[in-house]
Amino acid sequence: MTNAIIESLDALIVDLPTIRPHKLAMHTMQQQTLVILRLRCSDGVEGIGESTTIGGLAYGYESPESIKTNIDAHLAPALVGMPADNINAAMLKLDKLAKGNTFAKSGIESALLDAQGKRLGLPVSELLGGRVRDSLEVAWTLASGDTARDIAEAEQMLDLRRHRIFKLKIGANPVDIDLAHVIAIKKALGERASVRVDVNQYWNISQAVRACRVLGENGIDLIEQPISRNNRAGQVHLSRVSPAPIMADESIECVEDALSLAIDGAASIFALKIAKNGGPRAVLRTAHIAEAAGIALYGGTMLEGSVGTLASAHAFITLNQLTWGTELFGPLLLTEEIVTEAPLYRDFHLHVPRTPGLGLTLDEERVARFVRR
Ligand code: MUC
Ligand code: MG
Repeated sequence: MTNAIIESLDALIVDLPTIRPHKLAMHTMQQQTLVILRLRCSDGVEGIGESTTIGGLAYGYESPESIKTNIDAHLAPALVGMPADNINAAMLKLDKLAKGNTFAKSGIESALLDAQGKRLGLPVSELLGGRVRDSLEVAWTLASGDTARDIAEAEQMLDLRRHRIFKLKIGANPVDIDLAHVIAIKKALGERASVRVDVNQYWNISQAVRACRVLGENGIDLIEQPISRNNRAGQVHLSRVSPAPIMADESIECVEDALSLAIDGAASIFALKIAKNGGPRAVLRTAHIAEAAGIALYGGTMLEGSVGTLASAHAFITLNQLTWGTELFGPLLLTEEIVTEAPLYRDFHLHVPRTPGLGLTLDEERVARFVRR
């Protein structure tokens, strides 16, 4: 115990431009909106966290604005005065107080861990038990909406040795158009890259059965969330018949979802996202369920900036089994940084800092420039 007390928790909405429009089935991003948390403690330590989502309310049940409102009105007042170094007690209190709200809770858990790491002089990965690898392989998402542009982008990433795993965002177009797009990209890249798709729930089961077969036969390595999270029987069926493995993403909105998917055999890979489980510690509970059930793991993203990306990375780097790598490329999709030292991407990998906490410092001038007023 250090006797440090939580003095305040502030949520800032920060709007940053993207390097190009990023087209998902449900939303085209022209910018990304980060929710950055600052947790100040009585010993002078500040913890930072991030509670970012995609596309306002288009992707999940929390928007940047609702996350900030719920933190300001409910979560922050509950935490003020609590011991800063008892993360179990703090998160238990929030779980009693608020149903769901995993995005908000994830940023708070990250900030508590960052503060505790700074206080003890340890990286967050060491607070979580210690890292079992040096770095994390990182996929890139091709989502310009144009096949030729996506191929050129992939070639550039291969040349730069930045990414050799590509995820294609599909689902918005008629199925055959999307299939032609994916097959053209796989043909162009061949064995030089792993090509995967994310349908973001946009197919129905009749479309998905045929499309998954075509994708598998054309060398696509993984199919993410082809149908609705609500169609459990369909997910179980698809997971049995698809020649390419099916990954659950939207199907996991909390740790309990992960357990019930595992029991039903509804997916053979889980996308791990700190935001959808309630933080870096919470996401490891989902990972452990998967490991016990023989389900493979992938380190997912809600396209967070550097803070949320490294909060995820510190958790994922403690995992022995991360068969499908990660997609922790969020900071690379943004034209601007709000930390003094950006995360390091080299040789297809993200290198996770070994400095205390998350290993990041907010750049006050840049935060002030981009914060929404
Ligand atoms: C998702 O659905 O996985 C992750 C990468 C990306 O481009 O979009 C996200 C969300
Ligand atoms: Mg997804």
